[in-house]
Amino acid sequence: MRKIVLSMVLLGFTGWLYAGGAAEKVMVSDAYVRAVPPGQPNSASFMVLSNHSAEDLVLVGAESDVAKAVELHSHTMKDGMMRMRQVEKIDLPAGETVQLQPGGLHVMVIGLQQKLVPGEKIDMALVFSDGSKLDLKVPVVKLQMTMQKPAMKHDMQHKMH
Ligand SMILES: [Cu+2]
Repeated sequence: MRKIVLSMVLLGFTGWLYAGGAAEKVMVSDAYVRAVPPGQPNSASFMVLSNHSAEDLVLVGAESDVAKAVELHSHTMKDGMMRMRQVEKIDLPAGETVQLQPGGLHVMVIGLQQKLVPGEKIDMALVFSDGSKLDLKVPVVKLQMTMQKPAMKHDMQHKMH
């Protein structure tokens, strides 16, 4: 019990310590995570990241309890094929907006531990290079038919990892 209280105090302190960190300077909008058919182990999350500060910031990772692993990914065209790969970071230059979108940068959710139910929200945290974290409630969205094609291709590629 004492241990739990202690870690809560430490967490609180950490939050205070990072109050001026990158997490406070980045605005996230239009975040969503894609609902996937049963048996599909992976999904992806997309969002718009705006850095309104005068400082270059760097996203270095993301965390969520819904999956075994959460990675930052990009899509690149190679030999006429869309391939995705893990990236170590996503740069957020001062004053700029970076889009995480299907076919481009995304947060890959690998090894789902729970069903992603459309309309519900999952907890996700973005991790920045200064160690600060931004907690998000990301809605689960079932993409429309017209948008599903590239998303499915994305999944097929991922199974090859
Ligand atoms: Cu991916």
